[in-house]
Amino acid sequence: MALKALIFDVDGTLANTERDGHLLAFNLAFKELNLDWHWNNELYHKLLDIAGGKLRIKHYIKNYHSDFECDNIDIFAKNTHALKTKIYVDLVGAGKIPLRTGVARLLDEARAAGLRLAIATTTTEANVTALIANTLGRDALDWFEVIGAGDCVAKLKPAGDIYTYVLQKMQLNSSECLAFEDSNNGIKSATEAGIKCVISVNEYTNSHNFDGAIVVLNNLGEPNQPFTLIAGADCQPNYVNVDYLKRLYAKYC
Ligand code: XBP
Ligand code: MG
Repeated sequence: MALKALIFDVDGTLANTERDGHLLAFNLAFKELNLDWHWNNELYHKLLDIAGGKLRIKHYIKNYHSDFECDNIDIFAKNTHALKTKIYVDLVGAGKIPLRTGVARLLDEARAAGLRLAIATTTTEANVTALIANTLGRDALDWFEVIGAGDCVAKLKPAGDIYTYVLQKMQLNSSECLAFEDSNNGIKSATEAGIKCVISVNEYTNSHNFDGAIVVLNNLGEPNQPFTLIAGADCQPNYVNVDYLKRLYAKYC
């Protein structure tokens, strides 16, 4: 088998979208709906264990506002989440969320090397489109053969459904791919689908369990900004490029 495709998570991996994007959008939506709810960063750190904005809202109501009354909690969560998504897309459209270190470079290099690209994320597809279009240009959406996002599968991460969906669409074996993730939910999902992970941590996930990852890094690095190897295989160069990935793949996949 050979390395044929790179599959990227979005939130926390392609970009640090949570604090200045999703969290801000949730709170602006609550305010617009005249709800006296405010998620601070400490609470959001906990709520992020629940993948998926709609489920996160329902989890919050059940655990923090059990007295909250509405006709139908599913419809309420869906409508609130739709408003949050609109706000988030506007935030991303205003250029508020940059790509993480090394991401744009690696995507360019991977394409030049003929590696196939895809996305496997819990977030809503509109969020993915906005992020890619506003950081890499709308044409960059075509770089990804499959954008597996949000509700296109029955079970969200940590279930493996979204990665399995992407593999099926690409007609690839899990052993022909590497996944790029940032969280425990993410590595569980990729691992359930049989895909080995390259992890880049962030403020919300740096204490997560990444057992089974090939490497855990602080970010993907740049030639003049080497990554910090937190755990896993020591390999050169000390920034993630295609040669680095092919060496990791040859040794550990
Ligand atoms: C992270 C998530 C998402 C985002 C919010 O997704 O769990 O729910 O926090 O986006 P991933 P939505 O790391 O898989 O990209 O509100 O659209 O769910
Ligand atoms: Mg993520």
